[in-house]
Amino acid sequence: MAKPPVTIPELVSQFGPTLNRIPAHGWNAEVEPDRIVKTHCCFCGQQCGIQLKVKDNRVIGFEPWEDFPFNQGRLCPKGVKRYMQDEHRDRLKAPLMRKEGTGFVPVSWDEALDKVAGEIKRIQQTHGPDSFALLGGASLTNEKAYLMGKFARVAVKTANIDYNGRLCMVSAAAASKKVFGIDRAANPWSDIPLARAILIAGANIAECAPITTNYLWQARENGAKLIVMDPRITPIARNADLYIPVRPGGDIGVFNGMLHIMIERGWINREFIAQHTTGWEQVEETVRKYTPEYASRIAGVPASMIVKAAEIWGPASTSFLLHARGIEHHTKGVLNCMAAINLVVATGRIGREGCGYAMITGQGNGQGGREQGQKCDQLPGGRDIENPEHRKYIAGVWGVPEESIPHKGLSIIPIFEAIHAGKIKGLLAISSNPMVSLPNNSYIREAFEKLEFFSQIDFFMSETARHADVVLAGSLMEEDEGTTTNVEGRVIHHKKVVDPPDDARVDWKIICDIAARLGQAGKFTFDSPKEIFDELRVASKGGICDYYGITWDRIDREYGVCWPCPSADHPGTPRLYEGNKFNHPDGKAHFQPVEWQPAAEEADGEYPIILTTGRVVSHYLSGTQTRRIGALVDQYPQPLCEMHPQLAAKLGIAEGDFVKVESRRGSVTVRASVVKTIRPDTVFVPYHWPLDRAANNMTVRAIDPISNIPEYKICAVRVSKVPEPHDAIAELEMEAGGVR
Ligand SMILES: Nc1nc2c(c(=O)[nH]1)N[C@H]1C(S)=C(S)[C@@H](COP(=O)(O)OP(=O)(O)OC[C@H]3O[C@@H](n4cnc5c(=O)[nH]c(N)nc54)[C@H](O)[C@@H]3O)O[C@H]1N2
Ligand SMILES: Nc1nc2c(c(=O)[nH]1)N[C@H]1C(S)=C(S)[C@@H](COP(=O)(O)OP(=O)(O)OC[C@H]3O[C@@H](n4cnc5c(=O)[nH]c(N)nc54)[C@H](O)[C@@H]3O)O[C@H]1N2
Ligand code: SF4
Ligand SMILES: [Mo]
Repeated sequence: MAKPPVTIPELVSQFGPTLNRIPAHGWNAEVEPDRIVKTHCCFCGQQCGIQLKVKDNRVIGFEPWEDFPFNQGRLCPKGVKRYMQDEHRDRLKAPLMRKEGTGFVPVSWDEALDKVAGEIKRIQQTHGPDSFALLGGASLTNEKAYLMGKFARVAVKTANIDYNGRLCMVSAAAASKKVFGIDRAANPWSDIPLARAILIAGANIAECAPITTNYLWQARENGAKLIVMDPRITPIARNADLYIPVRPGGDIGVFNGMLHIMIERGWINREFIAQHTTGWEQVEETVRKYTPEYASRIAGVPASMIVKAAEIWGPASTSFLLHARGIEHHTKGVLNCMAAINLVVATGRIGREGCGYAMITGQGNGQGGREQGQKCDQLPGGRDIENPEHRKYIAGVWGVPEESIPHKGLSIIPIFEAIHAGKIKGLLAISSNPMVSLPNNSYIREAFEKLEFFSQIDFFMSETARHADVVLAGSLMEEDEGTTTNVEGRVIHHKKVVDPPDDARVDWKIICDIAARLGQAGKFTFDSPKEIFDELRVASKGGICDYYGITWDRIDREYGVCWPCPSADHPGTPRLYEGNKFNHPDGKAHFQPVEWQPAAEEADGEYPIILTTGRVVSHYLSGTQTRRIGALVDQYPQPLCEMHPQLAAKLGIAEGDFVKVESRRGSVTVRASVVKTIRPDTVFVPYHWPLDRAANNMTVRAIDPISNIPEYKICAVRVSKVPEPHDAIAELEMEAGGVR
């Protein structure tokens, strides 16, 4: 089964963003829509309410949806422009198959689906059931996430399914499960304005969770003090009472140092600790050595800042702690999160109005995507695939023998390692773009070249889809119906706005059709996403993430319902842990002692600078969607390397110079952005671009041993000035309107 490898030069010549600047109705705001549909933004975990205007089965614009309580009509630039991807000329409108000599050609659905099912059978017959792997994603609706988990275990019968949320939420999830026994933001966002002290660690709120900014402004109006920990002065940090420019990987120094001082000054709630927690003694013992001076060396910030942080956080009457990937994308990501949570539990300020804790979910369904059973170790309802009771229950729902459900499989990075090792030979992926988003890109590309068969379900020819043998033209969010679960744990309803164009199909139908070809039609008889949701409700019943009492009607009436919601007459649970009841069998919160440890690859003499990676406001994830929307590209056309003027001066680099950023694994050549808003020992490159502009050329393929999240936030690089390259970059900049 040799397949012609897709080489990088070939990709470069094929790839070029063709930008949608003109909306389908040609800028004519006067066009009367046929319909206006209340739905939600397809992008981040805020899941803002939005109204889409439809004419002739095309989305022609939007209007704010002011009644939706979470965002009250507010939208960020991505939400405003999102609909402009719909009419993009790159939109896949039919299944494509790679043919000898001609490359991709459109084929019938029967031919495409027969090929996919045939290859799954062939590979599994030769190499065993687990030699075929699946990847899902957290941009999928709950219904599709559930379907992928069932499809893997019941139709493909492989243990090896994981999802791109493994790159995202899993450190926070693992930490919350250890401490609280449940994995969800503890509070509704309406608690944020009521908090008197707010600590934000590793979250670029204004660019990545833009609507949350408004909740913080309200808190500031109410007199809240704000602490921000980030190696960069992000927009929200400009408004902080205390900005802590922590060294990447140094957060445990700040958290444990703060707790040390809080113990010394009597700012912990000993009564709450005695009644509602376990494990405090070990935590107290561990933080004893984290004196301000010791903590300061780990954190890379003055000891006085850590003291000040404790002075704000410790005695506050109410408080809210928020974090995102800045502390989670580490080989110690779970430890970082647990150290943060210890600051919350030690004060007892949780489970009541204005007292809370939340990880900020990332992808549109970052929350629901991690509950419905598309993780390698999970069954629906947040159940454990190794727990005999849980297996038995789900086997009953699916109508299969318990023994037929595979056991725990490999998570996403080990899946790629198993491809390298020749153990996994085939892959079907949906809603993930590993060629841009996984660390150590060259290793990932080699894995794709080794696969005997690869198929991708997508609506654009992503960098990963280009490696496929069969590309299945799936659906955009607005072309299908379903639910997602927002950052607060609120289950909301995405309406079907338009039909998929031409011969493209809704994702769930594609998955059911493959299942049928694998001989499991009887288990995938769904006629609509609503039917999938109704099965999901039953599958989640009695699980940690219980959706049983949530119906689409209720969601529409109540502007969403927060899980757990075990019955139709249950109001849902916006705030967890009320009455100090935690989700472990003993009802207590379990403190976890945390020791700092170094990153997998620290800066050294050879590669002396720390690279950290992340996002900008106008692009989304691997950029397949936002790099096609002109207005968003204009806002940030190319990746830039942010560096401090001191570092720039040392390296002889000026604003706008081209620089080569190089790690032991690869490099990018991008322009320098010389800014005072970053630590002098650290550079930042956003990761939304592919190929020779991919931040993940440099990143390290090291993962957290508990959550298996990659260490995207630290690797060692060197940076040097290089001549302006004459290549795609300049051409792309011209296409982007000459805006740098
Ligand atoms: N515009 C936009 N918004 C998005 C997305 C997008 O792609 N674009 N993606 C969505 C998704 S999936 C996610 S996961 C979220 C991510 O949301 P965030 O986590 O807020 O975004 P990041 O840019 O990945 O990282 C946040 C910050 O972590 C800082 N940081 C780096 N290393 C460290 C460290 O060691 N400690 C601390 N304290 N901070 C550190 C970076 O400087 C950065 O400002 O955003 C969601 N929203
Ligand atoms: N260096 C570095 N790398 C990172 C990060 C970082 O901070 N730094 N962040 C990580 C994080 S937090 C995340 S979440 C990942 C994201 O990693 P990716 O998996 O790359 O996420 P997307 O860009 O959303 O890719 C999803 C693909 O699926 C398609 N798609 C989206 N929605 C749907 C759908 O509903 N149906 C179908 N059929 N297709 C769909 C899109 O067109 C796209 O091609 O990246 C990670 N990678
Ligand atoms: S904040 Fe997130 S959900 Fe809201 S409009 Fe922006 S991208 Fe969409
Ligand atoms: Mo994410």
